[in-house]
Formats: sequence, C-alpha cells, structure tokens
Amino acid sequence: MQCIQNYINGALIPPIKGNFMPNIDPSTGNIYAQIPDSDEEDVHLAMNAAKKAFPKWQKTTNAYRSALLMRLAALIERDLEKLALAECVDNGKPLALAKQMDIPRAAQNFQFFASAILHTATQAHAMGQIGVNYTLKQPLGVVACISPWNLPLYLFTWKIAPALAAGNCVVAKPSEVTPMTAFLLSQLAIEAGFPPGVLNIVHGTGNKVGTPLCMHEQVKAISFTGGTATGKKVAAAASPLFKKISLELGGKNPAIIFADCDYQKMLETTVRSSFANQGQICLCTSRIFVERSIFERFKIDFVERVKALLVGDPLESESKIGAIVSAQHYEKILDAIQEANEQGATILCGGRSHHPKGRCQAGYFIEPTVIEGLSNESSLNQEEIFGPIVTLIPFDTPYQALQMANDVPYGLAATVWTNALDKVNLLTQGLQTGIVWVNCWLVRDLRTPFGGMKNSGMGREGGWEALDFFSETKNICIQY
Ligand code: TXE
Repeated sequence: MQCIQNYINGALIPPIKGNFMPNIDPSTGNIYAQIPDSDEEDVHLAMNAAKKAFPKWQKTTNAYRSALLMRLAALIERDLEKLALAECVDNGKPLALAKQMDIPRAAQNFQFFASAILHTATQAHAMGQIGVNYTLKQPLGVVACISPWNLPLYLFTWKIAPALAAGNCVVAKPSEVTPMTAFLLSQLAIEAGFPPGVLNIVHGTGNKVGTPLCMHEQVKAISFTGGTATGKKVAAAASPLFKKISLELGGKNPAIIFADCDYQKMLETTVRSSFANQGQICLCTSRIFVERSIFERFKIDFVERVKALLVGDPLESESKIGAIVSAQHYEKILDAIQEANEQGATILCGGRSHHPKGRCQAGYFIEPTVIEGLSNESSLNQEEIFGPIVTLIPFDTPYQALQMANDVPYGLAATVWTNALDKVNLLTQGLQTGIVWVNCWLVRDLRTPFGGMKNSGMGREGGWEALDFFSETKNICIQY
C-alpha cells in the first residue's frame, strides 16, 4: 500500500505523530494508499523550513527562478502518463481527460509564470526637476496555497507557480481527497533541484492542516480554491491578521442560448461545458437558458447527445463520464436529484447511480442528468451541486434571460450563444460574473484575469494579477 509523505525542507517525511488516513479510489471504492493525517506540528515544521529558505530565495534572480520552474515543467511533461494515471485513479476522471487537460495544464502553469517573470517591468513617476519615483514589487515571504479535489494538479500548480515565480516560499496543502499528484510533484521538485524549504507540501484535513496554515503568523497571503462555505472560514481566519487572500469558490454558471446561434457548435460545446470532469469544474454550466422558439428542438437534441455519453471505467478510452470524486460527494449529488423529484421536476435523462460491470461495480458513478420544470428560484437552481446535473429553463427576451442568469448568489462564469452583437453587448455588460465566454467555453489564455464575484469569491488569478497578488508593492521617491 503506497504511503504518501509530506514534503518539508526538501525531504519526503511522514507526519510527526505518525498518523495516516485512507486514500480511496472512487472508481472502485477501494482504499489504495495512505495519506499523512498531519496537524499543526507538521505545519510549523514546514513554516520553519520556508522561513529559513526565504532570505536566500528572495535574492535569486528572475532568470534563476524561471529556469528552475521550467525544469519542473519539463519533468511534468516527461511524466505525463504516470501523472495522468495517478490523477485518474485519485479523482475518478477519465484518463483521456487527465492526459489531455489536467497534466498538460500543470506544466503550462509553470511554463507561463517562468516566462512571465522574464518580462516584468515596474513603473516610474518622474517629478520634473524635483525628483523621481519608482515602484518595486517585492516578494511577500511565506505564502499558503490551498487547493481542491476537482482539478488536483491543475489548480495546485496554478497557485504554486506564480507564488514561487514572484520569489516567495510556499507551504501548500492539496485536498485530502486527491493527494497523489501533489505527492508526485514533490518528487519532481526534488529531482528538479529545488532548494530545501522553498516549496513545502503538507497533507491532511482542512481542520488539522488548513486552519493552522491560515492562522500561522508567518503566512503573508493565502490563495484558496474550494467551496464557498470553506472560503468564508479562510477569510474569517485571515482577515483579522491582515493577510492577503485570494478566494476562488463555487459557481452556478448559466449558458444563455439564443435561436440565432451557431446551433451545432453550441450543442456540442454545451454538452462538454455541462458534463466535463463529471460536472466537477467550477466553470461548468449548471443552468441552461434557451430561447423559447428553439427550446423543444434543443431539449430533444441535447438529451440525445447526453444519453450517448458513456458512463464507465475512467481507464477505458471510450468512457466520457468517470466516477464522482468521493462517496460523500456522490451522496450529495444523489440527494439533489431526489430533491428535484420531490419538487416535481421532470428528469429528461439520467437521474440514477450507475454500476459498471467489472472492477468498478462498487464505484461512485452517476448518469449525466438533465432536468426540466424547475423555476430559477428553486433550490436546485440556486445552490451549487457540482456534479453531472443541469437544468433547462426557457426564456422569451434577452432581458429576462439576463435577469434570471444573475438571480443567484454566485457570479463566476457564463456562456452566451448568439450572433447578434446587440445581445452580445447586453449580456456581456450585464452579466454578474467574472468570466463570460461568447460562442465558446473554457477557451483559456493564462494572461487573462480569472475569478468571480458575489459568492464565487474575491481577487483574480492569472497573468500579472497573480504575480501582483504574491508581491508587495513599494514606492521609492528620490529627490534630485
Ligand atoms: O471543498 P473544500 P470540498 C465546491 C463544491 C464542493 C464544495 C466542497 O461545491 O461540493 O466546494 O468541496 C481545505 N481552512 N468546490 O470539500 O472543503 C480542504 O482540505 C483551510 C468548488 O473539496 O472547500 C481542501 O484542501 N482550508 C471548487 C480545500 O480546502 C480548508 C472546487 C478545499 O476544500 C478548511 C472544489 C479550512 N477551514 C469544490 N477546510 C472550485 N471553485 O473549483 C477545508 N480546507
């Protein structure tokens, strides 16, 4: 049985108290590894290592840090198959998706910020004959990166890369639900020659590791991705201590589909935006608003395509829908479907657990589910489910679509499908989301600001926003 280790001060070590907890393969329901059940003692050990490493690390050149991150990216690319298999087993997602999306993006995260810091510049403000000001961007010190289970290595590295690139030392905590690729990343960091203490990874639960991490007086900034409820706890812990926080939380993302759109492209993309990664991506569509004149046609065509999505063993290349990440999340999603039934909704397809034959018989599988007949105010359309469930709602005017799309506590992402510029302008200006895709979904440029508003969080990741978040800005004024 594989025993995952913490990565502290350049070494792979067990938790100080020697406690471990089971790591489960959601496709089979079997325990397949053990993960450290670390606590604040382990957090302190990691903090001391990071604090000791910082003085030297902060003096390294951008070129040195860039080369080191590029080396790590190259090792991730070298081990793509191994990392993708680990992600598939740990998370339940199709192996093909891990190979095509998760692991390549982890390498790109390091490559992007490694190249970005070779091109950073800061401002100067000349004051005529009086003097000159110039702006410095300095590293904060030790920062915390806390990531969720849905895109384990993809989101873990999305935080670590800019934090390291900006010259900080990092204590990172992956989700205890999907720790494996973070552990494999530790091994690659050692192979890449990371100085001890620059990057530390502590495995464990939110309460025993996450909380002491957020509260630690050494931590100058916290970059967090996870649920809104937990985001509130992180903010409550960090704010009184004046720590910088970046929160990327839940979503309830609308797709708004007009009759004048490119129908085939819309159809294929909306199936993907609804069910990719079993609907467990914060950017996934969960409410589909369709102009009434094409509602019936869309319903038939969409349901036909969703029924064709094969739910099965994520190791099989033809599987499009893998396992739900954990028994707890699986039950949460089934409860939501039960609630829809009790509210008199119409289940157009799916709505049941699925038990593939063979090794995955006891795994956590749910059929992709399409629901009609619930109002936008219903709990199913207001609360994040974070699974393979979408609801269909017709609309008559662009204003009505906009009003319903915004009438939720979340504001992360939206897709708009139309070729009419007036509707594009109305919707893109009016939508209360941090991201709007027009006639596409998940088209990503890592330079762009990434994040949401309302209960979807605060702050932005990506590009200069991420480097600025992990930096302290200082103005120097020199009189002539
Ligand atoms: O997230 P949690 P979970 C949503 C989704 C899901 C819900 C809960 O709706 O059902 O969040 O998912 C650590 N202080 N998203 O349970 O609990 C925890 O150990 C510090 C959306 O995975 O938020 C893990 O490493 N850290 C999201 C990380 O926080 C704490 C993606 C996330 O865990 C902590 C995933 C605490 N008090 C779920 N408690 C997205 N926006 O993509 C827990 N953690």
